[in-house]
Amino acid sequence: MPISHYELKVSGMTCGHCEKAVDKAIHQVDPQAVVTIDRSAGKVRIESSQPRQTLAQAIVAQGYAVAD
Ligand SMILES: [Cu+2]
Repeated sequence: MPISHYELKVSGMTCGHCEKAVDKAIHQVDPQAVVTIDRSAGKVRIESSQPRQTLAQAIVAQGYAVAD
């Protein structure tokens, strides 16, 4: 699977716990993913073999909103 780079706009991350929850959610659908979170900017950068939609759904399932 080719690796894609994504930058998702994620709102609702208010603390380090939220960052960990998002990071964990992404790694549950792709253990190999490289995740960089900028909480103050509401940005989550992901390098992953999974489609964007799969990653976004995993984040939404944790209770955070992902912009299109
Ligand atoms: Cu939090």
